[in-house]
Amino acid sequence: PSDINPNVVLTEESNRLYGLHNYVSRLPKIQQDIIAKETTEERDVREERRESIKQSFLYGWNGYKTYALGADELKPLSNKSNNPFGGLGATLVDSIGTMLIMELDIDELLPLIQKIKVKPDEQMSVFETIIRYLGGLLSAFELSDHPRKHILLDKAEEIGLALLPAFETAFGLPYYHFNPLTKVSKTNTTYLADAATIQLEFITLSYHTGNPIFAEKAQVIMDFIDSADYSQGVTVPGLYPSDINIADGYFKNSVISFGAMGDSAYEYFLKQYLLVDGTVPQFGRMYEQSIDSMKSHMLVQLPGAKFLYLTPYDADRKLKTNAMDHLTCFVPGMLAIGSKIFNRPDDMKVAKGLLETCVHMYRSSNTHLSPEIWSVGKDSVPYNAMTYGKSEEELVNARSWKNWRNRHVATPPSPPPKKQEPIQKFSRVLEDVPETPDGSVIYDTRYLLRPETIESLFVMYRMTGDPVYQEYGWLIYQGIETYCKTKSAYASVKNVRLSKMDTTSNQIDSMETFLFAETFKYLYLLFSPPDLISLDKFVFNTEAHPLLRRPMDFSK
Ligand code: DMJ
Repeated sequence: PSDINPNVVLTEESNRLYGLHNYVSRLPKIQQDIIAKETTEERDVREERRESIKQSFLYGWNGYKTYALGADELKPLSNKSNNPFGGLGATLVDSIGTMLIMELDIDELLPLIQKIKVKPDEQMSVFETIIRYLGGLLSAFELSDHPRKHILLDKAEEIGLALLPAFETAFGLPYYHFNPLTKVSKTNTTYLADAATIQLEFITLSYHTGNPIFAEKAQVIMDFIDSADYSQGVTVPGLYPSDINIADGYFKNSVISFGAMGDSAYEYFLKQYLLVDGTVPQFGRMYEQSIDSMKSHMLVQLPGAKFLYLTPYDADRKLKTNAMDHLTCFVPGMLAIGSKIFNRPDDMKVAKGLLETCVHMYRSSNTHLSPEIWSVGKDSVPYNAMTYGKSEEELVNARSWKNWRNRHVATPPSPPPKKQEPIQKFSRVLEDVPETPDGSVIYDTRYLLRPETIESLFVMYRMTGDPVYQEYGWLIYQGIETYCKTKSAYASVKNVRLSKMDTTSNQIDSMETFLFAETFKYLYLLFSPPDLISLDKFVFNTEAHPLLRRPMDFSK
């Protein structure tokens, strides 16, 4: 591994949950220095809430431990096991990092990790294996000070090595599904997110093992995407259709998405730039290009409203689809961080507008849970930074000749106002729930315990210090407690609009591992002191596993 600045010797021993203590990023600072001052009372409430979230995590964990320990998932209604990720114990691995952050003991789990057989004779998702297992193990390795924490890294390396044959393809793009034992895959089609959500984990694995092969595989994919052109089906710079044929390197359809199938590819353009402390300009360039194109081709606004929507875009037909999915709600957090790193203030406004929509989907449903997919309000128009938030009437008025003359000609110019630091007025009191825009309907009524909106609330809170984001998070947490809790753990919900029916009959017998890795972790951190897993020291992989930021360059 090459720490590119030989003068920076990063000590690994510093307090693990607070990052490498002598690492100060050369990129702009992400977090707000002073998070809103709290009174003792506010502090007590925050700590109480934090403790409740920890107890909820433990409640779900104990259900898994009792009925399904070692399996991928617990089915929270029937108390049976479910193994969609090769049966390597996905919930176990996905939970360890959260336990470390919550200062829970992982001692008894290490022998279980050691025993994991990494090559089941079945088709496994390369993407899920990387984000859940590799991400989980590497993050836990970096966060832990356990004397036997090497077990975590050893297992990560074993998994990494077992996956390597999946990258032996014409362009180095990994198979979508792959049998690590027989090394066979049944399909040549993969998806943008599946192909390009590898870099944080593979770069970190190379860093710790000293074996550059993983980072090299990750870089080949970045170069492939970076150089993809019109002849391969890329028609808008920085926006990549979601289906890829890995045999001929062609982007097969023309639908671009920041939700399902596309999401984390764009997330990783930005995050790998942060991970390596900006040492590889290519990553930053790719991120900015994608965001510029997204804003000009995909984003829509509603006249007079704060809501912004981001839906898939068919680049060939030049058509936006009408459905926004919950997965897209990670975008506000990403844009907010990117706005700071690359000094793009308008991206912060867009982040807030999109978050407005995501939060609204929770607040406007009577369970305080968000549906999985909803439609854009009617009357939507392409995003325009000049007109965003203004009603038709305001716009007509603003353009009237009389108003313009009154403001600019008739009135003598007044001296420029003295520059004053804006006074930040924060309030914990939530405004009334705005009206749901005309024509907006719910296409998929389920809540699947997903984290994205909470993730964006967490990022926004850390970046602005505005406690309103905590209040939104608390509302969502209460929805989860009320409608998802089962006798043994937490379940997904069938219909977020039904609060009156018997809770159990509105539940689905499924508890995805990201409840433990992401949803509870982001909630817990939302109510934690801001230097715990600071965004200036860590970057979260797409499964919310924090990885240490440090200058390094494997791209050459
Ligand atoms: C997680 O597994 C990851 O965040 C992934 O990138 C997409 N979504 C799920 C959680 O919703």
